[in-house]
Amino acid sequence: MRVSRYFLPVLKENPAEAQIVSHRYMLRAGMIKQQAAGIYSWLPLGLRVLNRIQQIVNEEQIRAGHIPLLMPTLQPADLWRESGRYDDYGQEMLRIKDRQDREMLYGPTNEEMITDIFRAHVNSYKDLPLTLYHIQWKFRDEMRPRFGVMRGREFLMKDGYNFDVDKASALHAYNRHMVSYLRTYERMGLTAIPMRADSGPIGGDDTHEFLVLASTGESEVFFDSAVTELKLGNRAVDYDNWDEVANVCKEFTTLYARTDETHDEALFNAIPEERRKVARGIEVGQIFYFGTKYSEAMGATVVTADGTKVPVEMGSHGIGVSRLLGAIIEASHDDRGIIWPEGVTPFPVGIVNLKQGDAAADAACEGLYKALAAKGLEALYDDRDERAGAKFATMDLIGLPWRITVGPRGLANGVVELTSRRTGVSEEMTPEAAVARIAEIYKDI
Ligand code: 5CA
Repeated sequence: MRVSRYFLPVLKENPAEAQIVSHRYMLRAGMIKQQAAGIYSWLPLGLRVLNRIQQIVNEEQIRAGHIPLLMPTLQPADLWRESGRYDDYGQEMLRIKDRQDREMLYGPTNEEMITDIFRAHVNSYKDLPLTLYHIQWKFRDEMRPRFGVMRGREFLMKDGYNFDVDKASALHAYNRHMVSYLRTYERMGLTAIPMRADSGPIGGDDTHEFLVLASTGESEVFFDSAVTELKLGNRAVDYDNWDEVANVCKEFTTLYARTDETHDEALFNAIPEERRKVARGIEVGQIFYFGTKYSEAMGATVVTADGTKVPVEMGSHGIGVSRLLGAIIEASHDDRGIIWPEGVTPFPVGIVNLKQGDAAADAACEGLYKALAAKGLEALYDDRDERAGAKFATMDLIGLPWRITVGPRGLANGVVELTSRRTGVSEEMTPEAAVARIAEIYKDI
């Protein structure tokens, strides 16, 4: 993409309404535009990151054996009357009437609808286990929408629902989600710690939230600092192996890590003092096991191997897809702008032409742009007739992890400059070497 032809409405001034850094940078980098409180348009740069995040979420869900479908945003109120949540959900639910005066709602979550789909089509243990998920917009009429996409009213969520014949199988589904989430967040460059939490309006006994530590986080968290050292890395986990999956979960949930809702002072005080940490975190996902809460209320049953009919065992598992943009920026930025991890960056590399109109510089930039494209890497090429300082400031603000700087002086010696956004370290090399280096960095991403 050439900047001269792109739509990148960068702001020079700090927007007054933004209280936290991620909101400020998302507005300044031209990623989002607010349309109403907690409701945003996704401008091209923001949409690219949102799409990358969705792609990682999809890949990791499919790897875990979970199956994508798509449910609508609008739901009939009657489904929610069956579970009893239509009245319970309160003012957070946006209620709408259609022209026939039928009561509808903009879905804040989909337990009822997925249970309705299940009961219409499945009635035997032979069709289980089954996990269905979608990535869809939700609406919650939050009392205080704030911090940009972090606490929106309309927001994008991945929500998945498992159906199992018994509790043991449902707990394996819970564990499978935990491991797939750990991998998902790590691929986005995040450390998200599973913490024992409270189930709120979703219900159930077993629930973990995934928290990214950040001083601007809305949750108070208590943990053993050793938990932040744990990494899943590239280990190959067999999602069908119950023990293997359970052991990974054990590794990540044995050390003390809880939100304030479930915090236990006595257990906390048993941790060696230097490892006791109280901090703030951003909740980027939550998993729930709730058994037969919805299946019993809504008559979703299966016939087991011995011929008895039982309500199906369920859980639901969410990832805050749009919130993740805010969380990643909170975790990865400096005073000049965003620093995208390679896994989610909107463009893998930026090209800055220091002297637009100089025949050699223009030709070298075009050559780099095409050579990168030939390797499947779409660069953002700043081909505007602007001062170098302004181009650098834009690149720093939008946070591409790598920048190739091309100017007549370097080209006279056959070199361009490759700069890491994170470390600021620059290296001179031939254009071919720069392309090879970028291709190497992104080969497994
Ligand atoms: N049905 C379950 C799981 S599928 C559910 O709704 N869980 S949730 O309420 O915990 O939401 C899942 C994730 O969505 C949260 O962990 C959070 O990351 C994100 N989320 C929740 N509310 C908002 C909001 N107002 N703005 C942005 N993201 C949100």
